[in-house]
Amino acid sequence: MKLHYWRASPHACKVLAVVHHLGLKDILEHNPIHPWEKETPLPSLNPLGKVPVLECDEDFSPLFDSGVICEYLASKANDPKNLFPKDLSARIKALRLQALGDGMMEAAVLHVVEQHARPPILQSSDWLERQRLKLENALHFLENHVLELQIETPTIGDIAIVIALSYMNFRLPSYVWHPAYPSLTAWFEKMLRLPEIAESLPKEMHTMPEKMDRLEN
Ligand SMILES: N[C@@H](CCC(=O)N[C@@H](CS)C(=O)NCC(=O)O)C(=O)O
Repeated sequence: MKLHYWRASPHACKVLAVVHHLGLKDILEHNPIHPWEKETPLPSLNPLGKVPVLECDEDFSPLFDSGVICEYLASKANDPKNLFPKDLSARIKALRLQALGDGMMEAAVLHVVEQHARPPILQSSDWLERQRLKLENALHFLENHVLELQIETPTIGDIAIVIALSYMNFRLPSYVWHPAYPSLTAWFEKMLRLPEIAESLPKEMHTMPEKMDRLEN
């Protein structure tokens, strides 16, 4: 199996965390591709031109997006750790959390791109505020639903949320959310101690492609 990804992409990090969690690390080949780089095979693998993409030995390969890849990997491994719970209520809660985490990643990425990849004259403060509000509302929701969050047996939802929060810390360090959300912060700090999460946090790792003058996301 080959994972096309970028190490600073939160959606790709979610997949990496699931790979580590399921113990599939050693059977995965890694292929770093920056999604904004020109002339890559990415559009032929995913018409949306986004990472992550998984190539595997199945008739439905290549696979995108991150949610589909995670579900495939968990099913293939018989989901030994119940990342996608069987019980309906638990499953829908986990999928809803995953949707929230994915949306937070998207809002944070849009914020970062607007602020750092566009010339200041073209930046929209309304757009930045719209993304910030999504993050703020998501944090409120999580603080109020903190009892749904797990640590010992994390679901795909927990993994999506911890990676989304890590990405915010990584790329939006001036957005200090922790003091206003103490229960969420306590959960987050415990999750960061899990080896599969610690190994998969968004970070700068690969050399940027030549002639790339935009910020990686
Ligand atoms: N829904 C997708 C989102 C993936 C995504 O937004 N990837 C970003 C990097 S974090 C990307 O490749 N962006 C390139 C682009 O938008 O053209 C998933 O869950 O995989």
